[in-house]
Amino acid sequence: MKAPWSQREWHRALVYGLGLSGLAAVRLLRSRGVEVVGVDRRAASELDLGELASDPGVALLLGREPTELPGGLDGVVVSPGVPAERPLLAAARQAGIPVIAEVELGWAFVNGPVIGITGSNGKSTTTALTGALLRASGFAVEVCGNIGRPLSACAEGDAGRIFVTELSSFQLETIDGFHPRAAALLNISADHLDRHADLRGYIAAKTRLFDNQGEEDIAVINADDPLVAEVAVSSRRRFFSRLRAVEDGCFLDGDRVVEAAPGRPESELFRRRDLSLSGTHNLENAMAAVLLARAFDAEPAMIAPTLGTFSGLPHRLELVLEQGDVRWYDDSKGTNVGATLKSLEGFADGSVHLILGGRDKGSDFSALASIVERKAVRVYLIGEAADRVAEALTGRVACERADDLATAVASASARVGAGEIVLLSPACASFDQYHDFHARGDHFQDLVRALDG
Ligand code: UMA
Ligand code: ADP
Repeated sequence: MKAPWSQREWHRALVYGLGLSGLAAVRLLRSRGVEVVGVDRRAASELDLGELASDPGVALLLGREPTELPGGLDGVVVSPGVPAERPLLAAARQAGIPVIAEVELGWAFVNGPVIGITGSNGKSTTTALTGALLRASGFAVEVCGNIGRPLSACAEGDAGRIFVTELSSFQLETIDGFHPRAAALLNISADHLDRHADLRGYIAAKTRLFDNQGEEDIAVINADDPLVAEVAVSSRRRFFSRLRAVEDGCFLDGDRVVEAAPGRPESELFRRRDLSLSGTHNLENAMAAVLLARAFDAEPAMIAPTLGTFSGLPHRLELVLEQGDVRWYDDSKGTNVGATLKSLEGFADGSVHLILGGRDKGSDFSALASIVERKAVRVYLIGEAADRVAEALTGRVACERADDLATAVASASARVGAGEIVLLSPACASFDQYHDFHARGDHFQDLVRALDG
């Protein structure tokens, strides 16, 4: 048994936040006979409590966030969306009660090796791709974490599975013993600066992923990203690069992606054209995924066919509609400036009707100004961040306040011309108007498909 269970048996725990992560944590704790106090600022009617609502081992404090700690707690499990400085969490720490992330709890119970994947962008794509590569090599795999399936929900099950886990900075902030056999840091650009004190705090949370690794583990590192390449780890560093040869890892050599390892001859892993996903960012994601899968000796022969059939995840530059030569794309998962920049890079200059805005995360939208000026015909602003985005783009491109997606889609539909595209890549979180980026993307797709009716 792994920490915290090996150190002290838990009899009573508090689970803070009862969304996907919290509910999975409560169920896991209950399955081990632990009494739970569940806390959420939302009311029971807004939560999906199921059988837990009538479980005598679960006490619920709902509709507000208490500041006083209930008695007799052995530990607190915190959901990623709950900021570390909430009074209840501060009180727990002060009382010497461990406060752990939901992924830390899940990690303590999973019965197989864990792969961890983090970065500002590309996490979900790389996580799904790593899972696909390992499955193609015959491994039993759970694809989980921030991608939408909490690690705690995968703990029960047969031994011998590999847990391919996407990790956000929110989750990594409160890990402790979490120890991935192989871990990747894909890239770092500013994100979530409403939650972390500054960029350093955000990077510090991300690099915690490597803290518990030892010499026998693998760290997959982006050699082309200066903020990532210098990260110090105790494990074996395997680099990926589009720009230069590396001694241990893989790199692009013409059209070929080549694997290099000390004392071994170089060998081809795949060709760039094997990849069904487009964009240099997806080449980087693929290189990282292949190195992670190679940490488990995934079959080189399975790599090219798997990359060729992997068609990407919903809401990541997803083509929704082609009307004549006008195309509509859903990139609702473009939730920060770095992601929107990458998405815009793939389109022709002066061709994009761009929908931007949502919940501001303390981003520097001025970093978008020059690429938006080059690529966009017009920008449609939605959500809480509209004013700040407009300020950053003033004088660079025609901007219009649409406020919501329905208005933006109607207006873009009236204005888009032959050969142009409409792109939702908001560079912001969705939580001001939607439950999450899925709901925002689904709504956009419904609105766009209705245009075709
Ligand atoms: N809550 C409180 N007090 C607070 C904050 C939240 O009571 O101060 C309650 C809310 O009322 C809600 C619950 O906590 O009932 C929500 O918890 P949560 O925000 O941690 O959300 P989960 O449903 O547990 O989903 C989380 C991730 N969400 C966030 O990190 C915000 C999901 O990632 C993830 O898929 C899921 O765990 C499973 O691991 C989403 C996300 O937006 C996709 N992630 C961010 C990103 O990718 O940029 C980090
Ligand atoms: P995440 O899970 O980190 O949010 P996703 O794989 O869901 O990443 O991709 C979200 C968006 O981020 C994509 O639509 C794309 O615009 C951008 N993106 C994906 N991979 C990368 C990358 N390696 N570098 C920069 N941007 C990327």
